[in-house]
Amino acid sequence: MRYRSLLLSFLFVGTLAVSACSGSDATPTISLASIKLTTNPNPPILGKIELIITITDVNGQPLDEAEVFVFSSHTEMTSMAMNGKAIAKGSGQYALQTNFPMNGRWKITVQVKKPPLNITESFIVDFK
Ligand SMILES: [Cu+2]
Repeated sequence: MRYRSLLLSFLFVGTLAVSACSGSDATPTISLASIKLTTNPNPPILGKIELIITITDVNGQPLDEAEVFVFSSHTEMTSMAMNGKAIAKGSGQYALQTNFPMNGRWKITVQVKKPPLNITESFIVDFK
């Protein structure tokens, strides 16, 4: 009797797991676009540098006509920051000429706005 109820509950859990799996397949993905960040030169150096942001939409197509903002902070120091707006280069690419004054780890947050799209993504970049 006890064995039978154990077996029944096991089967029930198994059924639940299967339905949860097929349910998650139908859920729409949360990420609306992908943001990639590279630097020129790469790997990044101190001084004059270009941040290159490549944005693609859900279908993998270049996302143009977006507003792209960059917020950077030196992770070891609270007061040091570098912010700017990237300029569209076409083909989903946006670039920001900037200058990082100190080496170490910088947290670079990229905000992409193209209503109703408004997403941010953060990157940790290590300046040698
Ligand atoms: Cu600093």
